Amino acid sequence: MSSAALVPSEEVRSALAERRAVVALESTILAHGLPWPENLDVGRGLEAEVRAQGAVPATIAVVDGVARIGLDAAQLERVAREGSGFAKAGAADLAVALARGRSAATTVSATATLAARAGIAVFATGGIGGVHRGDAGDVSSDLTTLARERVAVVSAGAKAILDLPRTVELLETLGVLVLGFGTDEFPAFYTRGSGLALEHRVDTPDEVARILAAHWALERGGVLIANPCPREAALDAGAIEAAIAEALAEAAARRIVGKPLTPFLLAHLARATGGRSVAANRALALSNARVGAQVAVALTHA
Ligand code: PSU
Ligand code: MN
Repeated sequence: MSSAALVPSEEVRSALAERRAVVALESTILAHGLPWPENLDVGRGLEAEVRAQGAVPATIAVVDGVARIGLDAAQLERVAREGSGFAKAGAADLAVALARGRSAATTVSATATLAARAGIAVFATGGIGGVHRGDAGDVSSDLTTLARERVAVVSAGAKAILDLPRTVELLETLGVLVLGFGTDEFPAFYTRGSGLALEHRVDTPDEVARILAAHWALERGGVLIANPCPREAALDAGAIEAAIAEALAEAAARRIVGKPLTPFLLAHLARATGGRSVAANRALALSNARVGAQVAVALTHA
Protein backbone atom coordinates (compact mmCIF):
# COMPACT_ATOMS: atom_id res chain seq x y z
CA MET A 1 0.00 0.00 0.00
CA SER A 2 1.42 3.41 -0.85
CA SER A 3 2.18 5.58 2.14
CA ALA A 4 -0.24 8.20 0.77
CA ALA A 5 -3.15 5.78 1.22
CA LEU A 6 -2.40 4.94 4.86
CA VAL A 7 -2.07 8.05 6.98
CA PRO A 8 -1.36 8.05 10.71
CA SER A 9 -2.32 11.13 12.69
CA GLU A 10 0.63 13.20 13.89
CA GLU A 11 0.08 11.94 17.46
CA VAL A 12 0.04 8.29 16.38
CA ARG A 13 3.03 8.74 14.08
CA SER A 14 5.20 10.22 16.82
CA ALA A 15 4.04 7.66 19.40
CA LEU A 16 4.98 4.80 17.07
CA ALA A 17 8.32 6.41 16.18
CA GLU A 18 9.12 6.73 19.90
CA ARG A 19 7.91 3.17 20.59
CA ARG A 20 5.22 4.39 22.98
CA ALA A 21 2.04 2.37 23.55
CA VAL A 22 -0.64 2.69 20.85
CA VAL A 23 -4.04 0.95 20.76
CA ALA A 24 -6.06 0.64 17.56
CA LEU A 25 -9.86 1.04 17.78
CA GLU A 26 -12.33 0.12 15.05
CA SER A 27 -15.04 2.22 13.46
CA THR A 28 -17.71 -0.33 12.44
CA ILE A 29 -18.84 -0.64 16.06
CA LEU A 30 -19.51 3.12 15.85
CA ALA A 31 -21.01 3.43 12.35
CA HIS A 32 -22.98 0.17 12.27
CA GLY A 33 -23.03 -1.35 15.75
CA LEU A 34 -24.37 1.38 18.03
CA PRO A 35 -27.11 4.00 17.63
CA TRP A 36 -26.50 7.75 17.30
CA PRO A 37 -25.69 9.63 19.50
CA GLU A 38 -24.43 6.98 21.96
CA ASN A 39 -21.98 5.87 19.27
CA LEU A 40 -20.16 9.21 19.35
CA ASP A 41 -20.07 9.13 23.11
CA VAL A 42 -18.64 5.59 23.03
CA GLY A 43 -16.09 6.56 20.37
CA ARG A 44 -14.83 9.42 22.53
CA GLY A 45 -15.03 7.30 25.68
CA LEU A 46 -12.90 4.51 24.17
CA GLU A 47 -10.19 7.01 23.26
CA ALA A 48 -10.33 8.58 26.75
CA GLU A 49 -10.04 5.14 28.36
CA VAL A 50 -6.91 4.36 26.32
CA ARG A 51 -5.36 7.71 27.26
CA ALA A 52 -6.17 7.22 30.95
CA GLN A 53 -3.90 4.16 30.90
CA GLY A 54 -1.03 6.10 29.32
CA ALA A 55 -1.43 4.88 25.72
CA VAL A 56 -2.35 6.67 22.49
CA PRO A 57 -5.65 5.72 20.77
CA ALA A 58 -5.76 5.19 17.01
CA THR A 59 -9.33 4.92 15.79
CA ILE A 60 -9.19 3.59 12.24
CA ALA A 61 -11.53 4.36 9.32
CA VAL A 62 -11.31 5.05 5.59
CA VAL A 63 -12.30 8.69 5.10
CA ASP A 64 -12.66 9.94 1.52
CA GLY A 65 -10.30 7.29 0.19
CA VAL A 66 -7.65 7.69 2.89
CA ALA A 67 -7.02 4.99 5.50
CA ARG A 68 -6.77 7.09 8.64
CA ILE A 69 -4.83 5.62 11.57
CA GLY A 70 -6.10 7.94 14.28
CA LEU A 71 -9.03 10.27 13.60
CA ASP A 72 -9.34 13.91 14.59
CA ALA A 73 -12.45 15.04 16.50
CA ALA A 74 -14.30 16.08 13.33
CA GLN A 75 -13.56 12.78 11.55
CA LEU A 76 -14.71 10.75 14.57
CA GLU A 77 -17.93 12.72 14.71
CA ARG A 78 -18.48 12.20 10.98
CA VAL A 79 -18.19 8.41 11.33
CA ALA A 80 -20.71 8.43 14.18
CA ARG A 81 -23.14 10.90 12.64
CA GLU A 82 -23.17 9.39 9.14
CA GLY A 83 -23.38 5.85 10.54
CA SER A 84 -24.57 3.50 7.83
CA GLY A 85 -23.80 6.22 5.29
CA PHE A 86 -20.27 4.85 5.69
CA ALA A 87 -19.81 1.49 3.98
CA LYS A 88 -18.92 -1.49 6.18
CA ALA A 89 -15.50 -2.60 4.97
CA GLY A 90 -13.90 -5.92 5.77
CA ALA A 91 -10.24 -6.50 4.90
CA ALA A 92 -11.10 -7.51 1.33
CA ASP A 93 -13.14 -4.36 0.71
CA LEU A 94 -10.47 -1.86 1.72
CA ALA A 95 -8.93 -1.58 -1.74
CA VAL A 96 -12.25 -0.62 -3.32
CA ALA A 97 -12.90 2.22 -0.86
CA LEU A 98 -9.30 3.44 -1.23
CA ALA A 99 -9.21 3.28 -5.05
CA ARG A 100 -12.61 4.96 -5.42
CA GLY A 101 -12.00 7.68 -2.86
CA ARG A 102 -14.92 6.48 -0.74
CA SER A 103 -15.50 6.43 3.01
CA ALA A 104 -15.87 3.20 4.95
CA ALA A 105 -16.01 2.09 8.54
CA THR A 106 -13.53 -0.72 9.21
CA THR A 107 -14.58 -4.03 10.75
CA VAL A 108 -12.31 -6.08 12.97
CA SER A 109 -10.74 -7.69 9.88
CA ALA A 110 -10.08 -4.37 8.12
CA THR A 111 -8.90 -2.64 11.29
CA ALA A 112 -6.54 -5.49 12.16
CA THR A 113 -5.13 -5.41 8.62
CA LEU A 114 -4.48 -1.67 8.73
CA ALA A 115 -3.20 -1.70 12.32
CA ALA A 116 -0.67 -4.41 11.46
CA ARG A 117 0.52 -2.41 8.41
CA ALA A 118 0.87 0.68 10.58
CA GLY A 119 2.93 -1.23 13.16
CA ILE A 120 0.28 -1.26 15.90
CA ALA A 121 0.27 -4.52 17.88
CA VAL A 122 -2.82 -4.13 20.07
CA PHE A 123 -6.39 -3.50 19.02
CA ALA A 124 -9.54 -3.26 21.16
CA THR A 125 -13.11 -3.85 20.00
CA GLY A 126 -16.42 -4.98 21.53
CA GLY A 127 -16.83 -8.48 20.17
CA ILE A 128 -15.33 -10.04 17.06
CA GLY A 129 -17.41 -11.62 14.32
CA GLY A 130 -17.45 -15.39 13.92
CA VAL A 131 -19.52 -18.29 12.64
CA HIS A 132 -23.17 -17.30 12.29
CA ARG A 133 -25.85 -19.69 13.47
CA GLY A 134 -27.61 -21.91 10.94
CA ASP A 135 -26.33 -23.48 7.75
CA ALA A 136 -25.90 -20.48 5.48
CA GLY A 137 -22.11 -20.70 5.75
CA ASP A 138 -21.77 -17.09 6.91
CA VAL A 139 -18.39 -16.91 8.63
CA SER A 140 -16.88 -13.53 9.44
CA SER A 141 -13.55 -12.79 7.79
CA ASP A 142 -12.54 -11.52 11.24
CA LEU A 143 -11.49 -15.11 11.98
CA THR A 144 -9.32 -15.76 8.92
CA THR A 145 -7.80 -12.31 9.20
CA LEU A 146 -6.85 -12.95 12.84
CA ALA A 147 -5.09 -16.09 11.66
CA ARG A 148 -2.73 -14.10 9.47
CA GLU A 149 -2.24 -10.64 10.96
CA ARG A 150 0.26 -10.00 13.73
CA VAL A 151 -2.07 -8.26 16.12
CA ALA A 152 -3.61 -8.89 19.54
CA VAL A 153 -7.35 -8.17 19.65
CA VAL A 154 -9.06 -7.54 22.97
CA SER A 155 -12.69 -8.64 22.70
CA ALA A 156 -15.49 -9.86 24.99
CA GLY A 157 -15.29 -13.21 23.23
CA ALA A 158 -17.43 -13.18 20.09
CA LYS A 159 -20.91 -11.72 19.70
CA ALA A 160 -23.63 -13.81 21.37
CA ILE A 161 -25.72 -13.71 18.18
CA LEU A 162 -23.21 -16.22 16.74
CA ASP A 163 -22.68 -19.95 17.00
CA LEU A 164 -20.06 -19.73 19.74
CA PRO A 165 -19.02 -23.43 19.89
CA ARG A 166 -18.26 -23.37 16.15
CA THR A 167 -16.53 -20.02 16.45
CA VAL A 168 -14.21 -21.33 19.17
CA GLU A 169 -13.48 -24.50 17.15
CA LEU A 170 -12.64 -22.45 14.06
CA LEU A 171 -10.30 -20.17 16.02
CA GLU A 172 -8.46 -23.29 17.11
CA THR A 173 -8.35 -24.69 13.56
CA LEU A 174 -6.97 -21.41 12.28
CA GLY A 175 -4.23 -21.37 14.90
CA VAL A 176 -5.42 -18.20 16.62
CA LEU A 177 -4.20 -18.19 20.22
CA VAL A 178 -7.07 -17.40 22.60
CA LEU A 179 -6.20 -16.10 26.07
CA GLY A 180 -8.90 -15.82 28.72
CA PHE A 181 -8.22 -12.57 30.57
CA GLY A 182 -9.19 -13.33 34.17
CA THR A 183 -11.47 -16.14 32.97
CA ASP A 184 -11.43 -19.88 32.21
CA GLU A 185 -14.39 -19.60 29.84
CA PHE A 186 -14.93 -18.06 26.43
CA PRO A 187 -17.01 -14.93 27.14
CA ALA A 188 -20.33 -14.53 25.31
CA PHE A 189 -20.27 -10.75 24.78
CA TYR A 190 -23.27 -9.62 26.88
CA THR A 191 -22.68 -12.38 29.43
CA ARG A 192 -19.42 -13.35 31.12
CA GLY A 193 -19.46 -17.04 30.32
CA SER A 194 -20.53 -19.42 27.56
CA GLY A 195 -19.77 -22.77 29.16
CA LEU A 196 -16.98 -23.17 26.58
CA ALA A 197 -13.73 -23.88 28.43
CA LEU A 198 -10.55 -22.03 27.51
CA GLU A 199 -7.20 -23.70 27.95
CA HIS A 200 -5.16 -20.58 28.64
CA ARG A 201 -6.04 -18.15 31.40
CA VAL A 202 -3.95 -15.05 32.09
CA ASP A 203 -4.51 -12.60 34.91
CA THR A 204 -2.20 -9.66 34.30
CA PRO A 205 -1.25 -7.42 31.35
CA ASP A 206 2.44 -8.24 31.96
CA GLU A 207 1.74 -11.94 31.54
CA VAL A 208 -0.16 -11.23 28.30
CA ALA A 209 2.75 -9.11 27.03
CA ARG A 210 5.27 -11.90 27.69
CA ILE A 211 3.09 -14.40 25.81
CA LEU A 212 2.63 -12.00 22.88
CA ALA A 213 6.38 -11.46 22.67
CA ALA A 214 6.94 -15.23 22.60
CA HIS A 215 4.14 -15.76 20.04
CA TRP A 216 5.56 -13.18 17.67
CA ALA A 217 9.13 -14.37 18.16
CA LEU A 218 7.74 -17.55 16.56
CA GLU A 219 6.37 -15.36 13.74
CA ARG A 220 2.80 -16.37 14.53
CA GLY A 221 -0.19 -14.15 13.70
CA GLY A 222 -3.16 -12.98 15.68
CA VAL A 223 -4.06 -13.46 19.32
CA LEU A 224 -7.51 -13.06 20.82
CA ILE A 225 -7.51 -11.66 24.36
CA ALA A 226 -10.95 -12.66 25.62
CA ASN A 227 -12.05 -10.21 28.31
CA PRO A 228 -15.51 -10.77 29.85
CA CYS A 229 -18.09 -7.98 30.15
CA PRO A 230 -17.80 -6.19 33.52
CA ARG A 231 -19.99 -7.95 36.09
CA GLU A 232 -22.17 -4.93 36.86
CA ALA A 233 -23.07 -4.42 33.17
CA ALA A 234 -23.52 -8.06 32.11
CA LEU A 235 -27.02 -9.12 31.05
CA ASP A 236 -29.06 -12.07 32.23
CA ALA A 237 -28.22 -15.04 29.99
CA GLY A 238 -31.77 -16.38 29.67
CA ALA A 239 -33.30 -13.03 28.78
CA ILE A 240 -30.70 -12.13 26.17
CA GLU A 241 -30.88 -15.58 24.57
CA ALA A 242 -34.66 -15.23 24.17
CA ALA A 243 -34.18 -11.81 22.55
CA ILE A 244 -31.50 -13.25 20.22
CA ALA A 245 -33.83 -16.06 19.12
CA GLU A 246 -36.48 -13.47 18.32
CA ALA A 247 -33.98 -11.27 16.44
CA LEU A 248 -32.75 -14.25 14.38
CA ALA A 249 -36.34 -15.22 13.50
CA GLU A 250 -37.08 -11.67 12.41
CA ALA A 251 -33.91 -11.55 10.28
CA ALA A 252 -34.86 -14.85 8.64
CA ALA A 253 -38.41 -13.65 7.92
CA ARG A 254 -37.01 -10.51 6.28
CA ARG A 255 -34.31 -12.50 4.47
CA ILE A 256 -31.53 -10.34 5.90
CA VAL A 257 -28.21 -12.00 5.12
CA GLY A 258 -24.56 -11.03 4.72
CA LYS A 259 -23.13 -7.73 5.90
CA PRO A 260 -26.37 -6.14 7.14
CA LEU A 261 -27.12 -9.15 9.36
CA THR A 262 -24.93 -8.28 12.38
CA PRO A 263 -26.05 -4.60 12.46
CA PHE A 264 -29.70 -5.72 12.13
CA LEU A 265 -29.41 -8.18 15.01
CA LEU A 266 -27.66 -5.66 17.29
CA ALA A 267 -30.28 -2.98 16.54
CA HIS A 268 -33.09 -5.47 17.17
CA LEU A 269 -31.55 -6.43 20.54
CA ALA A 270 -31.21 -2.77 21.49
CA ARG A 271 -34.96 -2.30 21.02
CA ALA A 272 -35.91 -5.63 22.61
CA THR A 273 -33.88 -4.95 25.77
CA GLY A 274 -34.91 -1.31 26.10
CA GLY A 275 -31.32 -0.20 25.56
CA ARG A 276 -29.72 -2.55 28.08
CA SER A 277 -27.79 -4.36 25.35
CA VAL A 278 -26.34 -1.02 24.26
CA ALA A 279 -25.31 -0.23 27.84
CA ALA A 280 -23.63 -3.63 28.11
CA ASN A 281 -21.93 -3.19 24.72
CA ARG A 282 -20.59 0.18 25.84
CA ALA A 283 -19.32 -1.17 29.16
CA LEU A 284 -17.58 -4.17 27.63
CA ALA A 285 -15.99 -2.08 24.87
CA LEU A 286 -14.64 0.41 27.44
CA SER A 287 -13.28 -2.45 29.52
CA ASN A 288 -11.58 -3.89 26.42
CA ALA A 289 -10.02 -0.51 25.61
CA ARG A 290 -8.67 -0.33 29.16
CA VAL A 291 -7.17 -3.82 29.02
CA GLY A 292 -5.81 -3.16 25.52
CA ALA A 293 -4.04 -0.05 26.73
CA GLN A 294 -2.60 -1.88 29.74
CA VAL A 295 -1.29 -4.63 27.47
CA ALA A 296 0.16 -2.09 25.01
CA VAL A 297 1.96 -0.33 27.86
CA ALA A 298 3.25 -3.68 29.19
CA LEU A 299 4.52 -4.55 25.68
CA THR A 300 6.71 -1.44 25.63
CA HIS A 301 8.78 -3.00 28.44
CA ALA A 302 8.29 -6.71 27.66
N1 PSU B 1 -17.95 -5.13 18.31
C1 PSU B 1 -19.07 -4.53 18.77
N2 PSU B 1 -19.99 -4.11 17.84
C2 PSU B 1 -19.80 -4.28 16.49
C3 PSU B 1 -18.61 -4.92 16.03
C4 PSU B 1 -17.71 -5.33 16.99
O1 PSU B 1 -19.27 -4.37 19.97
O2 PSU B 1 -20.66 -3.88 15.69
C5 PSU B 1 -18.41 -5.13 14.53
C6 PSU B 1 -16.94 -5.40 14.20
O3 PSU B 1 -16.54 -4.45 13.26
C7 PSU B 1 -16.93 -6.80 13.60
C8 PSU B 1 -18.27 -6.83 12.94
O4 PSU B 1 -15.86 -6.99 12.71
O5 PSU B 1 -19.10 -6.27 13.97
C9 PSU B 1 -18.67 -8.23 12.52
O6 PSU B 1 -19.42 -8.16 11.34
P1 PSU B 1 -19.71 -9.49 10.47
O7 PSU B 1 -20.47 -10.38 11.38
O8 PSU B 1 -20.52 -9.01 9.29
O9 PSU B 1 -18.38 -10.03 10.04
MN1 MN C 1 -20.73 -12.30 7.34
